[in-house]
This record gives sequence, C-alpha cells and structure tokens, in this order.
Amino acid sequence: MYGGGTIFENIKGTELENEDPGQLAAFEARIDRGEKIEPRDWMPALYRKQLIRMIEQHAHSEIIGALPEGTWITRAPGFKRKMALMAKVQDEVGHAQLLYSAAETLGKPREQMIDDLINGKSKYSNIFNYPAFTWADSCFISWLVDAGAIVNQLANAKGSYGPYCRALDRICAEESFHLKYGHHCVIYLATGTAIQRAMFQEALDRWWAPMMHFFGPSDNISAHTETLMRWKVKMATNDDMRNQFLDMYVPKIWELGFTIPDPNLRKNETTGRWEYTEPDWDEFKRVINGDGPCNKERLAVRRIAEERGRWVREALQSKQNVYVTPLA
Ligand code: BYC
Repeated sequence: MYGGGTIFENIKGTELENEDPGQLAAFEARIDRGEKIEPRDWMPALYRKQLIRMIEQHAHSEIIGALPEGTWITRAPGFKRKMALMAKVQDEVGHAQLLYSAAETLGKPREQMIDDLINGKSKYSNIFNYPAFTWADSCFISWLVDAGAIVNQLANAKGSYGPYCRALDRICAEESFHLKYGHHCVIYLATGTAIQRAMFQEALDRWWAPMMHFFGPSDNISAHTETLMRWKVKMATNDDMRNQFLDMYVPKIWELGFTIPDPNLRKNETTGRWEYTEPDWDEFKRVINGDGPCNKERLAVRRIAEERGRWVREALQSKQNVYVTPLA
C-alpha cells in the first residue's frame, strides 16, 4: 500500500499542484536512488512542510519527555541512580536541541517552534502527558519508552532528509545507553521484594495503553503515512513499528514474570504479526489535542522555563552583537 504506486502522477487538485512536474520527478528519482536530500536542494513545499511538522513534534517530545523522568532525579534511589538519571535527562534535552537545529534547516526559526509548543499549537508525543507517580514509572519510561523510540528512530535514520537522519543516528547511539540503564532498573525491581515487583507491575498496567498509542494511529486511519513513506521520511508504517516493538519487548517483559494488561495480546505465528486489543484512539486523540492528565502541567513548566531563561538568551544575543558590530 505504501511507498510505491503512482499517487502523485496526477498532482492536479493536490498540495503538489503548483510544483513543477519535472522538478518533482527528478526529486522523486533521487529519493528512489536512496540519495539524501540536503537543506539547499530543491524539494516540494509539501515535503518541507511535512518534515518541519514531524521533526518539530519530535523535538518537542524530547524536551517535554525530559519532564516526567526529570521529577525523579532528586528522588531516585541512591546516588548512582541519581547520577545516571540526571545524565539521561540531560541527553533527552540535548536530543531536542539537535532536532530543533535539523528543523531550522528547513526554514522555521526555533523561537517560533517554542512559541507554537507553549501556545499548544504543536503536538508532542502522547505518552508524556501521563504522570510518573512512582520510581517504577520512571523505570518504565527509561526502558520501554526509550525502546519504542529506538525502534522508530533506527528505521527513520535511514530516511531521505540528511539533517534529520544524522540527528537520529546520534540520538540512537545515546538512547542505547538509556535502554541499558532502564532495563537494569527494571531487572532490579523484578528481582527485588514483592513490593518492588508489584510497583513495576502497576507501572506496566498504567503505561501499556499510552505505549501502544506511542507508535501512532493504525495504518488504516493514519493521515500522513502514505506521503511520508513515499518520500522516505518514515521508513515503516505505524503498525509495523508497533509490531516490531512487540516482537522485541513482549518476550522480555514476560521473561521477567510480568503480566501485560491485554488479554488479547498474542503472536499469530502464521502471519508473524501480533494481535492485540485495538487501542482506544478516541483517548489518544483527546490526549494529543491537549486534554490528557498532564498536558496543562507540562506546558506550564515549559512556559516558566521560557520566561526564566529569557534573560540568558537576551544576554547571549547582546554579547553576539558586541562581537558582530566591529566586524560589520
Ligand atoms: N503522539 O498520520 P499519523 C522519546 C499525530 S521522544 C502525539 O500517523 P505521522 C523520549 C500526528 O502528529 C521521541 N501525536 O502521523 C524522550 C498527526 O497529527 P497532525 C518520540 C501523534 O506524523 C524523553 C496525527 O496524530 N518519538 O523517545 O505520520 C524520555 C496522525 O498520525 C502521535 C517521536 O517523536 C503520538 N504518539 O506519524 C524518554 C518520533 N502519533 O500532525 C523518551 C517521531 C501520531 O496531523 N515521530 N500523532 O496534527 C514519528 O515518527 C511520527 O510522527 C509518528 C506518527 C510515528 C509519531
């Protein structure tokens, strides 16, 4: 269904209507040959728009994603866990910086992206709108949310837009440490006391539905997959990514003796696909559109950070001007 075909052969009446058909064909041929598209290369306006949307959302997800785990730094059990979590959270914020830079190459200024985030105009990953009540919630994020992110990012790092792919390569290298850290934290709970095991089971019960949502709506209702796969921005469909995650991590969760809160979850050995209860897409839509348990709190924290950091940005800006003026 995706990636091939001729959906853009007739561009009349589509968002590609004003593009030059020759340039569009040459662009698509480059993508088919597996070439990377770089910021100064010709690209259809729709490719630029879709990339900005997706990379910007990804950047916001990293910077907001730092919040639920960030609140656990001071409460992490022991000095080593505090140090490791602090480094991880710092990495996530660094990923946001890399991604904002990649999105800026497409022409949208960072200030505007941050404005759109704090004004609720842009989306970010659904999963960070849920509360991390316990230490086990933080362990769930470090292991399984990072695992899901790696599945997505490893695939898309082989995509078509150079700056995004290079950012994803670097991010995946760091995420692989996060994954090991998270897995270690969960094994510690799994092999600990009955209370520790129960604490992780409760976290799993709370986070499983948002985790299934994390990969995006089912292929039959996903709005952007077809276009994004044709242009190799997305290298796998949402359902394929979800399936790959289930393939890799369900056995590991079961191995630790935990129960996944979905009685219909099983692998169909004939199709090689996982079967599961269809995620509640109404809840997903509600949460990504601003009405999740923590949306208001997450954006309020970003708003405060933006206000409190303004003087630093202004000071840096005026210092730059001091250096720039004599050369001008
Ligand atoms: N959450 O047509 P679809 C991390 C929206 S951070 C919210 O399938 P698409 C971490 C979608 O935007 C890394 N919204 O969309 C950080 C669209 O709405 P609009 C997180 C979602 O773009 C700290 C609508 O639903 N990873 O790992 O083709 C600590 C229709 O969907 C979501 C990324 O950001 C969602 N889950 O594909 C720990 C990966 N899913 O824009 C860990 C980058 C869909 O039309 N993003 N929507 O209003 C992607 O790969 C793709 O955007 C998605 C969805 C797979 C998420």
